[in-house]
Amino acid sequence: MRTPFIEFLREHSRFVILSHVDPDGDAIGSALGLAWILRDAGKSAQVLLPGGTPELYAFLTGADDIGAVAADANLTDAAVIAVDATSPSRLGELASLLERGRPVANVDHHGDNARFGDVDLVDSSACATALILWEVAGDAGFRVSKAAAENLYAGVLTDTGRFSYTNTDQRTLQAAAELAGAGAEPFTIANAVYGTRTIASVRLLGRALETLDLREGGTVASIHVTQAMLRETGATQEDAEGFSSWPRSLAGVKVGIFLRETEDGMIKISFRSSEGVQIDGVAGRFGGGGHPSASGARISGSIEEAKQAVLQAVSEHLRSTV
Ligand SMILES: [Mn+2]
Repeated sequence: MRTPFIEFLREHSRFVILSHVDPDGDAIGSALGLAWILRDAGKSAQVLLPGGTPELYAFLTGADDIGAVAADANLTDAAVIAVDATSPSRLGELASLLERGRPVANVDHHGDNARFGDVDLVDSSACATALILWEVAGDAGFRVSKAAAENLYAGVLTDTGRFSYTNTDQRTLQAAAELAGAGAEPFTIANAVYGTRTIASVRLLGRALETLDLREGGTVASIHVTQAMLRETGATQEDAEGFSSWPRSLAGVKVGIFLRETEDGMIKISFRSSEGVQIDGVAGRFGGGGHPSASGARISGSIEEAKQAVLQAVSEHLRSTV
C-alpha cells in the first residue's frame, strides 16, 4: 500500500508539502516531520500551511520556516504532497498549487479522503497521518532524525488526544515508543501542547462551560464560544484549542458538540462521540467530515441558529441509529 508513495518520494528531489486550514498538531507535525525526513535524505522540502503556523505549535522544530500562502511556494521542479487533508478544499487557498500539472501525492488517514493525488496513500486505520509517515520512513529505510521524530510524535500525541481516543491501539503506542527512541521527548512535547495554557484561555473555558446545554436525556451536550466572549476574556481563537473534548467528557454523553464563532462570522462546529457512535455523517450533512468519532464542519448563521440546527440533526441521527 505504501510502495507507490515511497516511489514518489524517491523519484523527486524537490517537494512542497501542504496541509489543511486550521492546522492541528497532526497537520503540522506530519508536514514538518516529512520535510525533515526528506531533507535528511538529501532532498529539498518546503512546508506551507494555510494561514501559517498557530502559536501553539511554534515550538516544533522547523515551524519558524513555514510559508502561509501559495505565493510563498518555490515551485521550480517541485512535486506537491498534501498531508492530513481530506480534499483540495481543505487546503484553502493553497489548493491552487494542485492545479498546474504538477505531480501530487496525497497522504491521509481520513476514510472519506477524496483521493485527489496522482499517488494516494490513505489508511483510515491509522490514528494519525504522522503514524503513516513514520511507517513509510521505516519501509523506505529513510533516516528519522530527532527533529523528524519530535514532529511525528506531536502528530500522534494530539490526534489521539494524548493516547486516549478510540483510535489509540498497539500500533499507535508502538510507533510512539519508537519515536521516543528516535529522539522525541514525550514530556517536552506534551508540556508544550497541553501544559502552557494562558490565563485568558482558562477564563474563556469558564465562560464556555457556562453555556453547557444537555439534550436527549443527557446524551447530547454542547458548549459554545462567541467573538464577544473572546473580547471579554482577552482570549484569542487559539485559546479555545481543546475545548471540543469537554462536552463529550461528561458521564452519559454520547455526542459532544463545540461551536465557535470565527472572525469571519462563520460557525465552526466540532463533533466528538463515544465508542460505537458514528457522528461523521452529521458533519457531512453540514458540508464537513472527519472521523467516525471526531469530525467537524463550518456553517454560516448566528451561533444560536447553528446550535439549534446541529442539535436537531444530532438528535435525529441518534434516534435513527441507536
Ligand atoms: Mn490527522
